[in-house]
Amino acid sequence: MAFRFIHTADWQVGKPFGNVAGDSGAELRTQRIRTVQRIAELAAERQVDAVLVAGDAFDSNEVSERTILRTVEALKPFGGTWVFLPGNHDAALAHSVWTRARNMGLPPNIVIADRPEPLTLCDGRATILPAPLRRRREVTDQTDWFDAATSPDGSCRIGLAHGSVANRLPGKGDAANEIRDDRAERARLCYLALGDWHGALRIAPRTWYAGAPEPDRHKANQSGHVHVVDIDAPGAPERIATMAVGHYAWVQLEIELLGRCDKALEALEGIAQDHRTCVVSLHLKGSLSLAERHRLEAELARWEARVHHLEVDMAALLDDPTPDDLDALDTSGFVRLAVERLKARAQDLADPECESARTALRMVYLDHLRIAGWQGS
Ligand SMILES: [Mn+2]
Repeated sequence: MAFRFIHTADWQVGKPFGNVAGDSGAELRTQRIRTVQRIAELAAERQVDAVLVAGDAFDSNEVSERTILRTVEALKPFGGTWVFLPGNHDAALAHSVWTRARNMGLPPNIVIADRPEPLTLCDGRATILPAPLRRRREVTDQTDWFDAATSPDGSCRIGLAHGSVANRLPGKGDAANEIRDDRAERARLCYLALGDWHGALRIAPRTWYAGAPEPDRHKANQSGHVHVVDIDAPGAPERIATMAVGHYAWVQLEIELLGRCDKALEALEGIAQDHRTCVVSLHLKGSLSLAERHRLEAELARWEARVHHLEVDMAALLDDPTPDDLDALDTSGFVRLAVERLKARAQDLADPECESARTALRMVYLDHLRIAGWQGS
């Protein structure tokens, strides 16, 4: 008996994106619901039997009623079964986003898997074994009960869980919500659908993370997808189609500059995606002349309008004033004398005030350019 479903997780609808101000932040919030609608449309196109959401559909249990309503509306293009598992962000507490959604009245095709008991779907073709989180951090493996769970003969057993697979995830010291890495085998699962890790990843035999369908952070980890999964029969190997559904590209650039700023500008120009959908984090290090820093700042102001959002870290980018920079300072009298003294100190690495002198020179230089600009030269 075959079963086809979409595996997705970590929508985190309602995520505030507090560090992205204004329209750009609002658009990131709105897009998360649009991406849910895209998943519903894909489910209808691919004629799946069900959509399994492996936790953290909502960013928190406190999301607004409007957010809950808009999300439920976005599910409409797919009239088949949706199974929602509570994760750590939307844990099934006594009062949760799920109890609120139920009180608002949900259509019958939306199933909230907030109890650890088997769900039989499609006349027994599939049995879903859910491991809901009932608090943010569970101490024991919530999938333990899968091993002894019963299911009808010939039914595809599919596990649904949220957390970290023991010993398998890179750079994850957090042992909360740990899941055994041999669970799929022990519990005779056709597929273990996981959430919490935001990238698409096969982490153990028949054990997958689908990743977040809409990227939400600067980490190169393959988010922006859902899995369309075919199980041809119990025991048959899973067939996975990884489908891109994300809208925004979160791009991280780390550039070292040596004197000139062109490399940073070329990197921005070279981003392969539509620039309007890019959320860019630009880390700059190395050094620039004062004239080049001035040019860089003007160019970055232009880039801020071209990309969806631009965040620049220049803490590791040092000033290296050239003789030309300093000659450009059109000064006379005692100001000239002060600049000459700052120059001498800025070039003397043994001088304890060397760094302060560089900072002061840079301020003099940039103010000088701005004043020259304002005067309409
Ligand atoms: Mn999570």
